[in-house]
Amino acid sequence: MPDTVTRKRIRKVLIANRGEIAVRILRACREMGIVSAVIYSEPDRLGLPVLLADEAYPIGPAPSRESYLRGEAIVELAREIGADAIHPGYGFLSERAGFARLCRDAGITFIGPSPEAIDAMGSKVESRRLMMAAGVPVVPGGKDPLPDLESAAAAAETIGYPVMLKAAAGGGGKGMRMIPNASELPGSYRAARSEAAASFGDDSVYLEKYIEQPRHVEIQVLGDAYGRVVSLGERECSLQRRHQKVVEEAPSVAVSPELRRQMGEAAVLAASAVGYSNAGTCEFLLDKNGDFFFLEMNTRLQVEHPVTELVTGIDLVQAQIRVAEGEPLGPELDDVQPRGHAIEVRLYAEDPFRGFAPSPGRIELLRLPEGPGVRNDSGVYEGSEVSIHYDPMLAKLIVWAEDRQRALARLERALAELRVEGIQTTAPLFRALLADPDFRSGNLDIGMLDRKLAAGELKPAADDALGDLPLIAAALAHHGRSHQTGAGPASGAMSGSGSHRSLWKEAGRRDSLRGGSWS
Ligand code: MV4
Repeated sequence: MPDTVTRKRIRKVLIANRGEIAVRILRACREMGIVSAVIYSEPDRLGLPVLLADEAYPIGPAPSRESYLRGEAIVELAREIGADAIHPGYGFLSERAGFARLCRDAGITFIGPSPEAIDAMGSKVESRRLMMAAGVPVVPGGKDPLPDLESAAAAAETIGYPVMLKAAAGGGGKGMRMIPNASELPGSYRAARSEAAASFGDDSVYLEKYIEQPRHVEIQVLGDAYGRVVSLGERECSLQRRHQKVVEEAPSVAVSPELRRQMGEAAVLAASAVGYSNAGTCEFLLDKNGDFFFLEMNTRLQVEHPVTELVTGIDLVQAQIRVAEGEPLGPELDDVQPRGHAIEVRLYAEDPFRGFAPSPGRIELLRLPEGPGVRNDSGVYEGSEVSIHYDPMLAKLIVWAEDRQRALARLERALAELRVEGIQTTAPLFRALLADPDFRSGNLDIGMLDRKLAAGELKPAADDALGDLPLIAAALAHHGRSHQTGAGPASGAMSGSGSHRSLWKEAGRRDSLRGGSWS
């Protein structure tokens, strides 16, 4: 063991996050015998993390800038309460090298990679250059900013149309333009530069080959403090809307064992090139020929980490804490293969059939699915207030089964059990997706969800807005009949005027209990 690495047991972790990921992290802490402390903003004072953590500390008012992003105050709090480490979760401070540096300077363990690794992967052109040098396949194209239209035109001819114009300082798709042919280059070039200047304060742009209808496949990696990096396999994340993932699964139907080995090797190469430790994810585009290209690396734990946990049996948050303590990765992680199939759907407080309009409010009724192979990573409970201040993701529903077909059946079953009332959620979208032949066959690409939504191909099921009413109706019909005749099961939801009236009475009773409307 290099003597620069010190092994230090973590006894208390300060969780610098909120919602489901704060709950996820405190669960790992509790199972490891580690004390958990959370911070919370004013609107989050009755949040699930506050109720479940060993300790909870107010950090400020609603705006993130004045609460969850107060790096110095958070490090100071960690010191005051005797926390050895800070877990940043995802979002907020998780990919800020400056925050990781603040922790290091204060002698607090940042549960994540080094500030140097975060910095190296933070810049698009910089990481692209590093990856090319390390031998990681990147999308064909230049690696230098194109200072004028002439250089851009020459580069485009070399690469071959269609090409993709990207902001050097960009990321997440901002300032990105597809250029189908030479005649569209001048206009797009000028527009992209001014857009890049406005968004990033840096107007440099560069060109890549445009990859048509690829999949978004990412590789989970884990690195220890001794330079060892392993791959834990892929996640299929093509089902996204406007760069917001909606459904993720592991493994990908498009990844053979041989391709998994190749992509895993590339991801390990990428991470090793920046001296990566802790959990991280390499994003790739996978084209129709089975060629893959490194896009970027996310230097944090990701929202969709549970699908990897379910197919590998590895608790990624516990693994993060162990490697942060200086524990080396064991030899059992050398050749991890996925077992079975896992699918995650993200439950957002949005109305998927009204343009994904935000739907804040009080969760009046919450019934989460249970039973074999079902996992809920939720940040809310019945009675929770969903505020407009933060990301609208309420919970993740993750299922596991022996194979993809069974996982789909299990997801369908779980979604049939799920009830959320008081606010709209994305659940009806998942029920609609399960009826889609392309989704069912795994025939996915990054544009699929947007295309299907635009074409109106995904529609709410006829009974989706009714919730439990058809079931209640059937039960009441049965009840009424067995009273009258003592016979037989219900034949239909609204058979007989007597049961029809009781149905409405029952619905009204539920309605008054909740003090809301069920229409
Ligand atoms: C691309 C691409 C096609 N060809 N680059 C979007 C976000 C940014 N990180 C990279 N992105 C893309 N880069 C080339 N040369 C298509 C996308 C892309 C995308 C990538 C991953 C996940 C979702 C996406 C949705 C639209 C476009």
